[in-house]
Amino acid sequence: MKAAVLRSVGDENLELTDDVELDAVGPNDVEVRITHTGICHSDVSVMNGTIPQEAPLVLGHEGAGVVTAVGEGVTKVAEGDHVIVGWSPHCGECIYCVNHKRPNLCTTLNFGVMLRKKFLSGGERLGAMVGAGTFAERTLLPEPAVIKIDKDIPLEVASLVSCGVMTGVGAVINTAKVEPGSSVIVFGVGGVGVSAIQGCRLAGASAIVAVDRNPAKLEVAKRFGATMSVLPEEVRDLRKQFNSGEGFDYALECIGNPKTMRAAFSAVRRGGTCCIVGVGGLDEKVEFNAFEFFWMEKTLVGSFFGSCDVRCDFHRVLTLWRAGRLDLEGMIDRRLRLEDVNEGLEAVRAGEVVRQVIEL
Ligand code: PAD
Ligand code: ZN
Repeated sequence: MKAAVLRSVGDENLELTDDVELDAVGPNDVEVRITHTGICHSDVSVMNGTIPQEAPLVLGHEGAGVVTAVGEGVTKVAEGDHVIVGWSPHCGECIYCVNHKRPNLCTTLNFGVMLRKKFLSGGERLGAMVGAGTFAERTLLPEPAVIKIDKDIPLEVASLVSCGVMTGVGAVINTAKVEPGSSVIVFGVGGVGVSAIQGCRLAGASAIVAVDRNPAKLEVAKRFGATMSVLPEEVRDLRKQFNSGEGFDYALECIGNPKTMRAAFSAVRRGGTCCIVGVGGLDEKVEFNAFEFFWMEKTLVGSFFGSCDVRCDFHRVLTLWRAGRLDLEGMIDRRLRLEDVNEGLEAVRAGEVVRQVIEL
């Protein structure tokens, strides 16, 4: 089958190959024919090493498709079901799943079954990005990593929910818990940032300010509910228009850059909340002085996969989409073939797009 393979971390391009084989379906496995997969900035981040994972691997983690086979012990899905891929599956038994009710933070399957090298190409075994590997015609996932959806939902819409949409909407609703009437600043107008903007609109924010260095994105942000949009250099002055000059109630960083993480923290008022959604490198540092935490009493919170529980939150997002409260089709600005994946990755690096979906 066809797949797009990252040969080595640091490579600019993926290798397109059609000789990839997938392991046989084992106990608790679900084989999925990927029909649609979005390109997320995290794909680029695995390529350049910002998100560490050993190559060679099949890239891609934001996907949806149709179940083609299930292994022994699988009860929740069957052949023919339409599913969304969940790249951070819960084991249902660890302290995060049970004691803390935080299934998104469970790593049992991520560091276990998801990391197996399930693909084979030219006699070499290949891993899968965060265990998903959706830039392939078929992949193999543990049962908790697939969520069944209604068949009338277009699979290209469903594929976006798999990462960017759930991450952005979830960061606002589940992590930052934005309150009605509040003022929010969102850094980054990519797939995650646009989803955060839409999440703010759902949460009833009174002001939603979008920030992006690409001027073309400022108009895009308004289409999805931003009440204002500005370039990064305009943030410092704009901040003075909120809370009598004190700043925003909430900031969401959806870029993954230490400078904008710091700018997001600075943009919120005393007692406000700064939520970091973007993923930076292990060696990149964000500076805080040792006084400001006391004096400003701000909350600084990370957000992993929108603090979601895929079992209910994927459906919550799709219910909002059905009700016309979330525009998911409008986020797709390009549809590509797998053969065009390198062009798609380049457009993400250039910050040109909200989301591109590969049709397999
Ligand atoms: P994207 O590349 O589609 O969008 C990023 C946007 O930021 C683009 O519009 C850029 O123009 C803009 N931008 C880049 N640098 C700057 C800058 N210095 N100042 C202002 N604007 C800038 O990315 P995405 O939306 O796919 O992902 C955004 C981040 O979220 C990225 O770091 C990704 O890895 C992360 C992510 N986190 C999770 C999670 O669980 N926390 C999940 C998925 C993605
Ligand atoms: Zn992603």
